[in-house]
Amino acid sequence: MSFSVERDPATLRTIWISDIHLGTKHSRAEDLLSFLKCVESERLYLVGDIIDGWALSRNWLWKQAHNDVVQKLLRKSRKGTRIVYIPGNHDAFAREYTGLRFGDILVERECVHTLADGRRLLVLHGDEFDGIIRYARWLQVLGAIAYGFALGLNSVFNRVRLAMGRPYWSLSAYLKKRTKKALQYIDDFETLVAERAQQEGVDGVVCGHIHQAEMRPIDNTLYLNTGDWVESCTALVEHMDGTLEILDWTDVATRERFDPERRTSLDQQELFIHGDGLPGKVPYIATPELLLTRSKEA
Ligand SMILES: [Mn+2]
Repeated sequence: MSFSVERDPATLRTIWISDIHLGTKHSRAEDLLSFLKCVESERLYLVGDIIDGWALSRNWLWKQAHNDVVQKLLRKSRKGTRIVYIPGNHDAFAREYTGLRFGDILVERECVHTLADGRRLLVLHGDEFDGIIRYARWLQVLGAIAYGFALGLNSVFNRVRLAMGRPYWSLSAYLKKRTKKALQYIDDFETLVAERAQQEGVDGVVCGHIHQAEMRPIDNTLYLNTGDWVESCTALVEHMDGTLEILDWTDVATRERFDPERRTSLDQQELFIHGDGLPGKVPYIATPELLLTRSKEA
């Protein structure tokens, strides 16, 4: 079997994932597994909160899919993907192993990644910038669903208040104010992380922790957040040319782009075009063995 390295979107230079929280019932381990099956990369960064040690010490919930994710990662590592594991606050137990390896997986407190185009990114989990850990989830639940609902509830609520002779009090405005506070918190977190990167003299920073995928410049620093595999299913990836992209695995179009069966049919199309002798359509063909050599050299 051969496939095109340049054209195959599933062959990535780098993948960053974080906040999987294996060991909790909310972990989207099956979705992550399907993602990991569809993509290959030269490097893979696990940006913290991979295994939820806090949950495991409270109530043990370790499903087959959680095992499968760990096995899949170890397998990728054996096959040549260079994996760096940066523990977060929920898997802080692994920070004791900083500088050591689990199999071929290197554990680091933080590190610097160089993109194909030479830009340098600081990679860290991000909990050190944080005082209130539960905010992001609270924002998503309240912000996305309850605010709209609260507007409806507000009128019912105030009819009751009016019947009781109480003055008007806006539940929705109260909630909105709280949500604004949550937004402010996320904004503060992002600014702090970007400032840290600036101090290090790098071009950008990759983090996780707040379960909010993002890619935007803050001053002169590129702020990148991988998101999570609990509430959303997002990953940050680097294509072979150094282009960065946030992938949302809940998005059907994204999944289709990386689906192996669909890719096979695309490859056949390309070979057909190549056979027709059309200029500029010659795909770069590499065997899996060549790829393996490439990733070991890199
Ligand atoms: Mn965290």
